[in-house]
Amino acid sequence: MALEQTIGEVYISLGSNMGNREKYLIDAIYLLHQPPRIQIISCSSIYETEPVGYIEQDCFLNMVIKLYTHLSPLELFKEMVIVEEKLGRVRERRWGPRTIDLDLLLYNDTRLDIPDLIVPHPRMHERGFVLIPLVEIMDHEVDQQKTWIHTSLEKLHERDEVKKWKSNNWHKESGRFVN
Ligand code: GSY
Repeated sequence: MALEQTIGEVYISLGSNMGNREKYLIDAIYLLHQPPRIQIISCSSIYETEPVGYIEQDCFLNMVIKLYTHLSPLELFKEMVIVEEKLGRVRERRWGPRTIDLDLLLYNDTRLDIPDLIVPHPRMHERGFVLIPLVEIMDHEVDQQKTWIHTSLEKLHERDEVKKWKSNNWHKESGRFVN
């Protein structure tokens, strides 16, 4: 009898505010895309955003991607940390500048609270730089979770600080960005 494998439908937020910010985002996506274990399905536009938290730092480029995976949330999280490390992320200051930051936002309807990993991401509902790109690529059918996300976006004050910077065209069959 064949074992049934669960597929995780996952949304991840990416951010960079050091060096060649766009290249860090794109490199992170190519490093994460490892079919069939991790398959990137869609990528939002890239947004330029004012720093939140520690504000004495450069503007970020942010985006959100959707992927399918056979990995568990914790296995995927470990893969994300490996990608951050490959791209030179050094965790010096908690809210400080970074080459790349990957945050696991949603994993199906999973709720998880373990050391280092909380899903859904505990601050996503208050961050325009997460919600605006997320809603751009979210599926349109309305379920409990997605209603909650739309309501959070309506309540948000900082929309002006999130500006569309570049559109993206991810071709999921070839696993490449196309023009
Ligand atoms: O939590 C992600 C890192 N980060 C960001 C970010 O990605 N974008 C913006 N605009 N501000 C941020 N502050 C932190 S910390």
